[in-house]
Amino acid sequence: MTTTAYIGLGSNLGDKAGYLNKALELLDVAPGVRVKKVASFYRTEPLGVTGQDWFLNTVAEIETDLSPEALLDLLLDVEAQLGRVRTERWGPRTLDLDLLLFGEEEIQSARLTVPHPRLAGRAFVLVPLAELAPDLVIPGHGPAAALARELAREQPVFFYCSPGK
Ligand code: A4P
Ligand code: MG
Repeated sequence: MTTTAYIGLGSNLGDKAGYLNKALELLDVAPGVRVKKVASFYRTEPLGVTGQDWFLNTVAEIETDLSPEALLDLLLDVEAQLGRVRTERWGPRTLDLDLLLFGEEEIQSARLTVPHPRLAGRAFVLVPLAELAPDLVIPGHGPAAALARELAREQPVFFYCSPGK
């Protein structure tokens, strides 16, 4: 069975756009996953962390035959391949991949909460998500486009570039 899912991507260290593009490439070549659409890359103010560089964030729409758990394993694997700077000790994470939505499913397990629990309060997720899927309704929260407009008033999110550049 094929499911449409949305993945949130974020990076705030090093070649941020490069990490996002490479992660999208790795997802697209993974067995059982096809990247269908990618939103613009946005420069976003760090939320919930201080003293950090601004993020680049985007969202990808994928089609997948994987189970949600297998998809999470793939996201963790791509993070591990790209998400750490190899210095003397493990450096800070350069890539964060979140499973935002998996079809209409609501999942509550030890490893996975879907829809992503902090999705509806974050302009850096909702603005790119609404760009890809303007009519999407987030279970329990309402239309992504209206939520994105509201949140973007308080949380700065700026167009940076198109994907793949
Ligand atoms: N997990 C449970 N549900 C999910 C899900 N839906 N998707 C579990 C992905 N993982 C999920 O994740 C820890 C564990 O969460 C996973 O192993 C999985 O079993 P993590 O990615 O290592 O944790 P984290 O990302 O360091 O922490 P957390 O609390 O998930 O952070 P967030 O919520 O991802 O936020 N500001 C801006 N502007 N842009 C950003 O991208 N990102 C964060 C991190 C904070 N502020 C930001 C941004
Ligand atoms: Mg995360």
